[in-house]
Amino acid sequence: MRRVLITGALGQIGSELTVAMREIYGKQNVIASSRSASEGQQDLIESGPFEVIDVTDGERIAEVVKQYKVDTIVHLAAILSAVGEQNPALAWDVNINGLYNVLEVAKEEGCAVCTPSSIAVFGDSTPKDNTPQDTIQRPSTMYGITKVTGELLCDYYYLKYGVDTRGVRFPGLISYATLPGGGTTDYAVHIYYDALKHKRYSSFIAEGTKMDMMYMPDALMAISTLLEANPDKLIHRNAFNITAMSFAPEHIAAEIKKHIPEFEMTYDVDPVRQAIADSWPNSLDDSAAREEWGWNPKYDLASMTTDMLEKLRVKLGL
Ligand code: NAD
Ligand code: AKB
Repeated sequence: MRRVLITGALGQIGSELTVAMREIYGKQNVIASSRSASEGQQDLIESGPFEVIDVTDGERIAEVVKQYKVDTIVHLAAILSAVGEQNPALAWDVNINGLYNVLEVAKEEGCAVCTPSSIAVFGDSTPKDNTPQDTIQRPSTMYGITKVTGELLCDYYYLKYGVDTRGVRFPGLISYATLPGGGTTDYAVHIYYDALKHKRYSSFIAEGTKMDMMYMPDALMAISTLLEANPDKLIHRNAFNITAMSFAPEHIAAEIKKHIPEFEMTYDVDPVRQAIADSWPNSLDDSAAREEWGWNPKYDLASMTTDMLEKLRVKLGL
């Protein structure tokens, strides 16, 4: 049985992954952590082992890994794209030094490391449609730069020190449980809240801007499956393209309208996030993940929208 430490566990992915992993490995075998215990998520903090870890503090990571005899670190603590453009120095510090600290502890203590990369590793010079697994990676955001560096760093620790590193390039993730933490794809979560609460949404991403997206249950399945995948089959260990759907704002609005006919969308485009979105792919080729570890998402735009609206209605008491 694995003993897993999750960093950034109170964020959009971690808050759900912690629960999912506790079901797989047992409550006491999954240690949640974040930089502070006052980010909300009190239920999660009280539902099993929780430790305060700022990932820029390597000694603290080592202390907790030794204390709980951790053998696997799922590293989620990060600064996302939009916040990263507001504070590039913070993005560099958390995303690069935090990952370096995690990898150093993993090397010393013999832990496996699973950490997500992102579609942000691609840039304007990358082929936009059906973006290949192995292609040009010249991102224009600090977030993207840290994610490319992260992929390379994870490869390095695997090749040089034998650390069992694994990771996927997540597209925009959509979930009803926890709000996203300051990215460019966040509009595709906010739209559901506003559709239910106000019957309208003002999109900060322009009409016609296609990006890859995924519903959270598929994202959780991706991490759990890749973590347990046969290492002999993994050629692209730290950087698997994965996707479940690709759409522009008008497509998600049209899908929501099928459930809420009076829903209206307007546009108030944010130039910073629009420039980021324009630099990312329209759609990814995820065939390497399908071949090497059986990636096979369950949700498309229609089934995700039905489930999101149903779950959010309950959550918002509507
Ligand atoms: P999030 O912003 O929701 O959560 C990140 C968490 O990390 C937050 O709770 C934050 O408080 C914490 N954190 C920030 N600085 C920290 C520090 N110094 N020490 C410890 N904790 C710190 O992010 P997320 O969406 O859950 O993303 C998790 C990972 O997945 C990141 O690596 C991100 O780049 C990647 N990813 C996410 C998406 C997405 O759409 N959510 C898409 C692609 C990749
Ligand atoms: C963001 O928009 O920053 C994230 C991502 C795709 O990495 N959702």
